[in-house]
Amino acid sequence: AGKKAPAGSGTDANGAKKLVFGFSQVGSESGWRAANTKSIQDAAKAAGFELKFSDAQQKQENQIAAIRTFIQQKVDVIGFSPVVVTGWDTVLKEAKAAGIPVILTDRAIDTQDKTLYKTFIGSDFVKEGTAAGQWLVDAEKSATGTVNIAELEGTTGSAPAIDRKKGFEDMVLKDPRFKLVADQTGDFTRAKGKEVMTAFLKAHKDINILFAHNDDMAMGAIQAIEEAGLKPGKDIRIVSIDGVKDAFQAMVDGKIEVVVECNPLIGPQVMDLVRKLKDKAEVPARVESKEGVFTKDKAAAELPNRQY
Ligand code: GZL
Repeated sequence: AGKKAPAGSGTDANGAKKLVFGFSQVGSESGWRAANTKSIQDAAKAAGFELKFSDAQQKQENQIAAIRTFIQQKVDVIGFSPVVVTGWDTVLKEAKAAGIPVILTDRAIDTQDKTLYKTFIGSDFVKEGTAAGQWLVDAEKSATGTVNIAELEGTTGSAPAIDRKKGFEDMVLKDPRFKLVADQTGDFTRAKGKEVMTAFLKAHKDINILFAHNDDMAMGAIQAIEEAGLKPGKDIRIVSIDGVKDAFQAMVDGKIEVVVECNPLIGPQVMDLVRKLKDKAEVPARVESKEGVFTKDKAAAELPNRQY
């Protein structure tokens, strides 16, 4: 056998060339995203892959540029969590032409051409929205008056924002007692969530429920509610999605009623799929994350188990 290359970043301990995985991450907008990034990075290291990681700061043009760079670098597999659902066909056709398999993680895309990616791993966001809506319908089953809802939406055009909205509103708005009095994007961030909730509270004196598409916006909204002299959990009850530690603490503190879990810790499963793609082995078209719903009475017991 030829001389063994020194074990640099591109080669493993016995000189074999490492699998190179190019990954374009949405950004670093939320606690969920930070946990997802850590899971991807830790799992790539554990798998012995060379990870080329790019943070797109929630801009699609940055993700497209990163994917083009990965193509030029002739990586073995490309992965990304698409910030929005549309506008990917051109760059994915370039990856396909270069013979580089693509895996979608976390968020899905809208495309007519299903050959542009090999597999998707992530959550069913419609189910998450429906679960949030189901909690509200059950919680208000004996309510007689109108229930006014404000909705802090995720990033406009993103799969989680589109699908969580659909699941929640299909479940809730068929009941005439529920009124959606305000809905606007908070872009999944705390800062924007606080800013938009402040505006909601100025415009509406009668909000009963806040549905936040993620915990970071819910935490920002809690600050806005308290700065307006109102009590979260009493004047305005909050239903949120993700399941980060801060949201569990907020439930322990009685400020959030229920959190629908969205699992960011998919790194190990992603790397299993990446290995299979490199080896041209069969992969399922879709791998769905398993996740639960946690009401505030369960929060104290569950908090020590939370990994993100
Ligand atoms: C959901 C993920 C969303 C999270 C947000 O899988 O795409 O993006 O709910 C994150 O916290 O910003």
